Amino acid sequence: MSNDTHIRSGRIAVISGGVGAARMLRGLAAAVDPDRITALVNTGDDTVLHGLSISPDLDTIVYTLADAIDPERGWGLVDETWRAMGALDRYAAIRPPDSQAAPQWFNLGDQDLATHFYRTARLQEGATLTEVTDEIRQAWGVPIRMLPMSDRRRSTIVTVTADPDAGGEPRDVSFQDYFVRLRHGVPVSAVRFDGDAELTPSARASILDAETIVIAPSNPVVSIGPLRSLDGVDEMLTQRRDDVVAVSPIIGGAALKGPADRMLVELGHEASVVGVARLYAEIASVLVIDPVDAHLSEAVEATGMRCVVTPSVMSTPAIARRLAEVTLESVAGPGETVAQ
Ligand code: FO1
Repeated sequence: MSNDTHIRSGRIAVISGGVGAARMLRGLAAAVDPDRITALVNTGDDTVLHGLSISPDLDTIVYTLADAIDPERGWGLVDETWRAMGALDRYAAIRPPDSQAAPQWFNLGDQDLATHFYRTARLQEGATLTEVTDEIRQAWGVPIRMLPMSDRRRSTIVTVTADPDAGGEPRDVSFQDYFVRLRHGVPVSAVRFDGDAELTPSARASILDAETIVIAPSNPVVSIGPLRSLDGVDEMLTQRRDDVVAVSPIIGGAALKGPADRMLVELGHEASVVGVARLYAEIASVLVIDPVDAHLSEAVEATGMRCVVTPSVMSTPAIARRLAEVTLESVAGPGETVAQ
């Protein structure tokens, strides 16, 4: 790191979704002591299939920080095999028409299954998701702290205007139904969050104790939205607004991965850094955007956020690290030094 940077030395809380957050966290862990970092992770995507408790965003972050993620897909393990999924064919052939058994639309790799076996068994033994997540993190040697946003259920429910598997009728579906079964290819008219979840005490403390709070470049509606929907979170962030910096997941009007751009438009927002700024202006004081959007800096600042421009497409670890450094510098005053 160059000597003229100004990065604070305290704890960093990172409000995180899946792929974009995982890459940002890898950059942050390279830029500062990983002990300082806590990822607060979306669990609105979590699902139960084959009786297994699956937490995609938690696993994407673990596998990315363990350098075990499949780099093409951005989820699941590299060098994965799919024999168990293939073996489900036998049962799909005899499954009664009203049964949901042996679903094959959601791909669980042979090695990935071990993570879901472990999580499911530990939850059934009475462990909390917070405890199990820490165990899985340790098993993979992930050096940052990871906290699910809640130990209770808060599920993202997407209203699709037409579900081809339900006669083309509008329907409320789970997030994974929308994202994987429907390949996020159908228009969305609403998103809501279901369940009685509360922010865990440790997740709450991680926000209160953090010197800097980063909102990762994740989908503002379905990845950051679930955490913001929990009681008191927006109020806490608003109070800490000067210490909160968001990184835009929209670059040049498009999401690098996933349906964030289309979804923003379908839900009445703008698919641009300005649209992102409007969603975050109350809770964050800085928005980090890519140079491709530099011409929109003034419009971002008109929302009340400070705008910082730096390469944000994390195509290499070096770019992710630099993005992390610039993000942290953006909330540190010139008098504040001490890096790493
Ligand atoms: N995404 C897909 O597009 N297709 C899949 O079959 C799929 C399986 C899957 C299994 C485990 C896991 O942790 C993630 C998986 N994902 C899959 C990704 C997941 O749907 C998304 O990453 C998130 O939920 C969105 O952030």
